[in-house]
Amino acid sequence: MRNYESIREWIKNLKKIVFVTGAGISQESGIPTFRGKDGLWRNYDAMKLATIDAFYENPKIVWEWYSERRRNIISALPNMGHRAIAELEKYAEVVVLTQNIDGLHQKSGSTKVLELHGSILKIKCTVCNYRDEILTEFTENPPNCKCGNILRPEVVWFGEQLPQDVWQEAIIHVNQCDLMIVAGTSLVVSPANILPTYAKQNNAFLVEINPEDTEMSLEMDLVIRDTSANALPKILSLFKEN
Ligand code: BJW
Ligand code: ZN
Repeated sequence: MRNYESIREWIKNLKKIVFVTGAGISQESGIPTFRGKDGLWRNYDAMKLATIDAFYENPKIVWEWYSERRRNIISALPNMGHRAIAELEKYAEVVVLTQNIDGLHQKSGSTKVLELHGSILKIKCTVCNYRDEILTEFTENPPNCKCGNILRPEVVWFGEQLPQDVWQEAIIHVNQCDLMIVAGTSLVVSPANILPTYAKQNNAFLVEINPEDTEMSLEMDLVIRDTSANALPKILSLFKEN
């Protein structure tokens, strides 16, 4: 049975660590995950709201869902899991590939974060090229762009492509990493869920941190059945002792 000790040898000559993170890593900061018991918002299936069709059919509901989540995210603090990842930069090159849109990795001090699914702190126009950060909450729901069309959160919905520059850069890091730590994601959403397979093809050591089984648990070199705020500080301490 492999345990934390199995990483100890592996980290001796380690150059690059890639994290693939999902909603579970922010759960201990008070941000609900998508699937499981948290997946409902006022009786709406959250996953049915995360599409462009849902937005055009009911822009007020979808915009309100994002406004409420944004308020919660802005007041949330990074937890011990985010902080441990940020501190690991003292010991190795660390790249965070996150599916989260909450900005908590950056808030905890991580300097290399690629947001695969965009950011709830940014908006873009549904028609023209206008994009901006959200500095104050809008009073209109949904707000209008200067061009007269509606604005939307700059996030990636189902059926939409990931930002291609971000995705290409993510693949380059994955192909270079010695260690990949997959934390707090169910790995059901593509294409992010292919990243561990790419890392494995490149002989990286794969670690999963998740209280539950995922689609890829059997492919992992080490599975830590714990929450990320418990497990990541323990991994950090292995680096400190090394
Ligand atoms: C803990 C913990 C703790 C709890 N510590 N762990 C059929 C039709 C149309 C499309 C498709 C189709 N079949 C496949 C597709 C492709 C689709 C897809 O994958 N769908 C699947 C659901 C089947 N993907 C896409 O459409 C993507 N684009 C794309 O593929 O483009 C090309 C294409 C186009 C058209 C057709 C086909 C291909 C885009 C995906 C965009 C996903 N967007 C969202 C919303 C973002 C904005 C927002 O936040 O509102 O991203 S959906 C949602 O899921 C969000 C998340 O980033 C993403 C992943 O979820 P995540 O992070 O894994 O969270 P959970 O809740 O699933 O899991 C949490 C985990 O944490 C659990 O395992 C817990 O156990 C664990 N946990 N507490 C550690 N304390
Ligand atoms: Zn516009």
